[in-house]
Amino acid sequence: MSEPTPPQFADLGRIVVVIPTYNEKENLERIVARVRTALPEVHVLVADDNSPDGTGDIADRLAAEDDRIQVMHRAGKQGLGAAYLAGFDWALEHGYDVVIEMDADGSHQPEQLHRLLEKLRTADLVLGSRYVKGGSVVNWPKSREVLSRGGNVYTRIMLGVPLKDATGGYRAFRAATLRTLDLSGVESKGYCFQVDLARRAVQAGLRVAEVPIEFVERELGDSKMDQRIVSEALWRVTVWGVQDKTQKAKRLLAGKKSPDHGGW
Ligand SMILES: Nc1nc2c(ncn2[C@@H]2O[C@H](COP(=O)(O)OP(=O)(O)OP(=O)(O)O)[C@@H](O)[C@H]2O)c(=O)[nH]1
Ligand SMILES: [Mg+2]
Repeated sequence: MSEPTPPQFADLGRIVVVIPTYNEKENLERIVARVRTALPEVHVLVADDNSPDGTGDIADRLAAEDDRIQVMHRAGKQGLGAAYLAGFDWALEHGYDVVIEMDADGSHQPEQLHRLLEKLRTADLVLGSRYVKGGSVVNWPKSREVLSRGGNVYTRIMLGVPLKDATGGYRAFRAATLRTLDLSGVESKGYCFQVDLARRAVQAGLRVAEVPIEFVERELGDSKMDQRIVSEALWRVTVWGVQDKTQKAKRLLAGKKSPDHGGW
C-alpha cells in the first residue's frame, strides 16, 4: 500500500476557513464542498447570523456529516465584520495557526486558496487581490467595478497603504497576526472591516502581501451590499485618513520620525 500524500500545507499548521453567511442557502453546500475538495486538510467554520432562509440548518447538516466542518450560530444579522471577529476568536481559542476569510457566494474560489497559503509562508497577512497583475473580476457590471476600484484608490490616498486591493475579502491570516492586531478596538461592521484590518496590519509593521485572484460575481442568492455599507466605508476611511495625517503632523512637529512602513 502506498503512503498517504502528506497535506500540502502541513508546515503552516492547522488551517480553518471562516465563511460568514446570511441567506446563502443556494451557495453554502457547494462552497464548503469545493473547499474540502481543493484542500482536504483544511477545516471550515460557518458563521451564520440566524439566516431566515435556513442556511444555519444546512450548515448543521454539513457539520453532522463531516467533523472538519463547524458551525457558529449567531443571534441575528450584525454585519460581516462582527461575524468575522467572532469567527477569529473561535479559531484562536481552538488552536488554529492560519485563519482564512472567504465569502459563501463563490466569488472567492477555493481552488485558488493554495496561492494565498503559499504566499503566507513568507508573509503575516495575504490578500487575494483583484487588482494586482494577473488578478481579475468576472461578470461585474461596470458600475460595481468603478465603485470598487475607486474605493481602493481613495483608500490608498487617504491611508497611504501600499495595497492594490484593501477592500477585498479573500484573505489568509497567521494566528499570530490576529493576536498582534487589537481586534477589540475594531468597530467596522460592513466591508470597511477589510480596510480596517489591512490598515492595522500595515501600521503594525507586519508583512502584508497580495496575490492575484479571479473574483467571480455571485450567480445565486442576493448581495448584502447596500448604500449604508458604502457610506460606512467612506466615512470611516476618511476619518482614519484625517486621524493618521494629524498624528503624523504632530509627530513631525514634535521632532520625531514617523514609523517607516516602506520596503514593499
Ligand atoms: N454572518 C454574516 N454574514 C454576512 C453578513 N453580511 C454579509 N455576509 C456574508 O458575507 C459574504 C459577502 O457578502 P455579499 O453579499 O456576497 O457581499 P459582496 O460580495 O460585497 O456583494 P456581491 O458582490 O454583490 O455578492 C457572504 O458570504 C454573505 O453571506 C452578516 O451580516 N452576517
Ligand atoms: Mg459577494
